[in-house]
Amino acid sequence: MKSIVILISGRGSNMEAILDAGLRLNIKAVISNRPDATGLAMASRRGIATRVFDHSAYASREAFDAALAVGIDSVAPDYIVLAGFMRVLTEGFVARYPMRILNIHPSLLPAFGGMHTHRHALATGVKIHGATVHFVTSHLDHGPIIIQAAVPVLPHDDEAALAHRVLVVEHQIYPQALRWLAEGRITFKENNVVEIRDLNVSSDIGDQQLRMPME
Ligand code: NHR
Ligand code: GAR
Repeated sequence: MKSIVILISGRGSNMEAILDAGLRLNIKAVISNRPDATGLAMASRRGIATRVFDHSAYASREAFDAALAVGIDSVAPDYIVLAGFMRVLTEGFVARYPMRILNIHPSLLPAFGGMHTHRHALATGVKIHGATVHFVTSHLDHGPIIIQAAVPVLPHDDEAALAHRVLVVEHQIYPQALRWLAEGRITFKENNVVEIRDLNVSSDIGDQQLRMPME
């Protein structure tokens, strides 16, 4: 069975969706860069080992990433799963784990990388928004895309309403991406374009990718 560590910074609702999905994955640890992340207690309650590397205690990004890498390597996971993890990782860190770090980003990449994606989507006036699970490369929010899901932007949306609608599909697509990972079905074509082996459109992505949840 493949193993993962999950990196969080806060609430951990994506982490919880992953834990609830009953995936055939050994979850070796949950690591937070914030001591007050509420997701840590939830992981502990489920008997998962937790660790904190407080980024504010390190003099540089390199020093933080080096400590984080030692913590991760002590449990030797196959993959690193960023679930609401809010620190940009250095090139050196990413190079240590090529195509072994996954992230969920709350927009339809390549639109709206970076922070405050819902604010930017509303300000731009897009009518479709969503979420993306992708591999992490040193080019922020530009790594190979594994799965995306779309939601409508509705006339009276504010950031909170839109964020909530997107979060619902995040909780569907991250477990799905990790199910494919657990099954060893993620392959790469030219230019690292991801292809899912033996994809069954209705059972693998019908619910997640093609439905537009309306509350
Ligand atoms: N690291 C690399 N190298 N590549 C990616 O694609 C990454 C990454 C680290 C995190 C998640 C990401 C997102 O989905 C992610 C993708 C935080 C920031 C950010 O600017 C940007 C992107 C993402 C996460 N963080 C601030 C920083 O100075 C801190 C903000 C805070 O602490 O609240 O690191 O969007
Ligand atoms: C999620 O919406 C996730 O996509 C987003 O933060 C939220 C974390 O929620 N991630 C980013 O914005 C990364 N920059 P969670 O802690 O409840 O999973």
